Amino acid sequence: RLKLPFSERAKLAKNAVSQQLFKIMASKKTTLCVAADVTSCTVLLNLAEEVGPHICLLKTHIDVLEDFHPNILKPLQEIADRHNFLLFEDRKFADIGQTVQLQYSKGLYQISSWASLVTAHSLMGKGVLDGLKQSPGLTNRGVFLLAQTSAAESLIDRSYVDNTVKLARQYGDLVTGVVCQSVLFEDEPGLVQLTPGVHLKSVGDNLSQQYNTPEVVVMDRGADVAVVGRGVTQAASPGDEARKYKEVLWAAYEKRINV
Ligand code: UP6
Repeated sequence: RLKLPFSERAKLAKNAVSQQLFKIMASKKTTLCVAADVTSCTVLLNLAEEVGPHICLLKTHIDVLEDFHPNILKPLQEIADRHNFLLFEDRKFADIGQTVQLQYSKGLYQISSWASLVTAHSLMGKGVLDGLKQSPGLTNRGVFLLAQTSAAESLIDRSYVDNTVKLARQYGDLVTGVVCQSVLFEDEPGLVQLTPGVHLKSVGDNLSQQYNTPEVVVMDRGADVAVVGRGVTQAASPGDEARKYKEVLWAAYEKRINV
């Protein structure tokens, strides 16, 4: 996986969104996912517009918007289509399959109607993935399973990590990839490694977040897609900062496939 170019891996992906994502990464030359953790719809739309040319994914926590209204979804989708990136709701589903299915497709946010990608915890086992998979009317949807976290002193142990990767392999048609901090599935080029906890300058925050630099996550820790939140959103110009992250991440990816 680590040495294969994204254009090749697109052909090996079993999940439709993974194929789409690999193609976007290869054509836009970006592995950057911006975590748009902002609390106003206007700020979210402006941020999406600014960073749009430099990202492959826009990751949302849609429930932190204080003025959420379903009207935001159409312009958000329009920006995503125009700049060729995918919408990714970091919902971290973690309930029984039936409840997850309701949380995915119903309620205020109707996540399945607009998010190509979502995250899920593997804690409850296969029911979560069955619930997501059997949600009505879905085409072109994918899931990132969370195997490891960037948080210091998380309770996740080695067997949880191994069993999560096993589940991801079993559900290859639904699972786009794995959220993790180290190389866990080198022999599975169709799966995408998504790694949060990335910052050019900071080493962490005061709430247990831990950061690595773009070079370290791509070269040493195997990241395909890097998630950057505050590193971009708190910069004076998020658009310029996103371009900077895109460029260092892409240089590290090229170095990885060429050495
Ligand atoms: N995230 C992590 N670590 C994980 C999983 N997810 O930080 O293990 C998410 C957070 C946040 C983003 O929910 O949206 O990635 C990181 O933001 P930051 O770059 O501002 O720390």
